[in-house]
Amino acid sequence: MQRLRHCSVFARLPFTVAQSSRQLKKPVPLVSACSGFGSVRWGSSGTDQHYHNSSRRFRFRYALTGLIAGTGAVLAYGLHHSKAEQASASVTEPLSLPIYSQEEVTKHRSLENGVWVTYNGNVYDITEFVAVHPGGAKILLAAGGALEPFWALYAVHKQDHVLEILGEYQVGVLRAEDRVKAAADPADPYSTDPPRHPALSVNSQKPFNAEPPPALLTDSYITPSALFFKRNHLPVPLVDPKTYRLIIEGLPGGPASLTLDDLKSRFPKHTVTATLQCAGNRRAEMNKVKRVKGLNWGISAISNAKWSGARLTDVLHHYGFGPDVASTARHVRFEGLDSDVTGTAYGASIPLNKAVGEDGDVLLAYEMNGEDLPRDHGFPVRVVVPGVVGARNVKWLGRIVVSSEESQSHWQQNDYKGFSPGTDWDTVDFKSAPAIQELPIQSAITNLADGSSVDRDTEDLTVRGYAWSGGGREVVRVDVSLDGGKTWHVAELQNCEKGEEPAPTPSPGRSWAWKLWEITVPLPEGEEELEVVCKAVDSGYNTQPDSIPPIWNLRGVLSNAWHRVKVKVK
Ligand code: HEM
Ligand SMILES: Nc1nc2c(c(=O)[nH]1)N[C@H]1C(S)=C(S)[C@@H](COP(=O)(O)O)O[C@H]1N2
Ligand SMILES: [Mo]
Repeated sequence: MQRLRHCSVFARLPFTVAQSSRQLKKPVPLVSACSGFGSVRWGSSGTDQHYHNSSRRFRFRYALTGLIAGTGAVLAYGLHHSKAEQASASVTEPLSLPIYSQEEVTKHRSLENGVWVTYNGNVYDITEFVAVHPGGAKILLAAGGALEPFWALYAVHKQDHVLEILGEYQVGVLRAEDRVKAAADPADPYSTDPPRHPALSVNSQKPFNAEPPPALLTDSYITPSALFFKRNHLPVPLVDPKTYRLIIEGLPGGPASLTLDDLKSRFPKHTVTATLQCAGNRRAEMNKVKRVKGLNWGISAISNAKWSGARLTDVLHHYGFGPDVASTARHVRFEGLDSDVTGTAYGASIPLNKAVGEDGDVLLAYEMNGEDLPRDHGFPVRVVVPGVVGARNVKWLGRIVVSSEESQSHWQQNDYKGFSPGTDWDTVDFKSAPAIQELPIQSAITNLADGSSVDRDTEDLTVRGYAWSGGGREVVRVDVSLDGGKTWHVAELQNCEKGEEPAPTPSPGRSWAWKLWEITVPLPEGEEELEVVCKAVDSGYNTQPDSIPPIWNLRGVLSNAWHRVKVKVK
């Protein structure tokens, strides 16, 4: 009976999608709709406003759909309307459904224990739907929790027919008190941290450090801010934009103080698409070779965003930077408004020539992806230093100092440096190595997880990922191998959202953004296991080292060996 239920949903789906929106090019056969993850493409079934614009006008809409389609299937579909209405109904309306606590819902987060989700205060058991979900296994990311934050990212769900499907699976309503978030403990310095997206995989809760699941990372060229990796050393400071001041020191005429409005109104606004990568990205792989110290980052401590703000060089020149200062200054230091119990602020510096260079593109950014910077990413102002390690992109920027010396902060002097594989914690001398600035060439596979498996009957295997290099060096090629590096294929590169016009190539040395890449290759016959590998090449013909041991270092930074993923063929 259970099986019948979800099959009936799909028996009518092609009609609903195709005929109510009149956009499906060819009918979707039921077999393919049920054949597994990601295999169904229903196209972007756009909405015909006159009958898709309100989820509450069901009766009207059904009548209209019936007229357009004129099929029995659509009439049968109308029988489901009462459940569908519950999907969009508020729980304040009387319902004779059981009430569940969030705790109970959270217990159901696997196919074995059942997959439950909540939406608008209602509880759904979607276990039967998982295998036929057009968006594939991604649906499991919401298991045990709310759909809202995921549907906010995947607008394809903002259609009535999706709510109707969901309505089929309602099993109850969420307890009233669980619909309101529990109040935080005010004594906890992290109690005022902002809310975060539940899809993030958390490496440390306090301070908050998290990365998106690899499969979501390359779903879009510009990483949605909610999914952008987050790397905080301290609690997120609460900054009032009205009283915010940015102090600038080390220039003639003494310290300057700018308001947020000064920054926005006195200087032209520039937008730069730039990838940020933490020095510790892919540390987990290094950790497997030999223990290292640090957060166990996977392959997603890297993300790409559109940053807007004033150019640092414009601001420094406005406040008196010139040849006199340049004759003695060597560095520009940044201090955050986040500080530890001793009052020590996060700090870092970059070379002066990067800060004031015509082509440096360093921004005092107040927007990320067209909106105010989110609190986790430095609200109200952060410095964005394209091509340079994440650690120098100081968030919640409070002070800029033009100086003959580097930042003396712990993170500039005693961390974020690379060492020989032979150096250990007894012998390390942090003064002996330069602070990491530009990062080396990097790439990784995002759509295949190590240890996962592919169906033997699959004809073609698609491999997808990202590639990026520091210092503005453009990624010029990505090579992919299915046999551990014996034979290679060249992947297709993409510098914009899928389906959009490619972005113009930046001038040399100013390629700040990553490229996504993809390749589809015939699945080799007779193999039990594949070792899928990728490596990228940049405009300086730098490429990635083939293995980790020669680049292993005690802090687990600069982990950029060929990314290797073992996949079983079953
Ligand atoms: C019970 C919960 C869910 C239901 C009922 C559902 C239903 C659907 C439906 C009907 C479509 C096809 C829409 C169309 O093209 O008209 C779809 C597509 C999609 N869904 Fe979901 N979904 C759910 C949860 C999720 C979650 C949690 C995610 C992501 C984390 C997700 C990701 C996607 C993606 C990426 C697509 C587009 C697939 C493609 O075009 O290839 N879905 N979903
Ligand atoms: N003030 C401040 N700035 C900071 C940090 C911080 O903890 N405090 N972390 C740095 C590190 S190590 C990285 S990798 C990036 C991460 O930026 P994101 O959280 O916007 O991804 O911010 C950098 N800037
Ligand atoms: Mo970092």
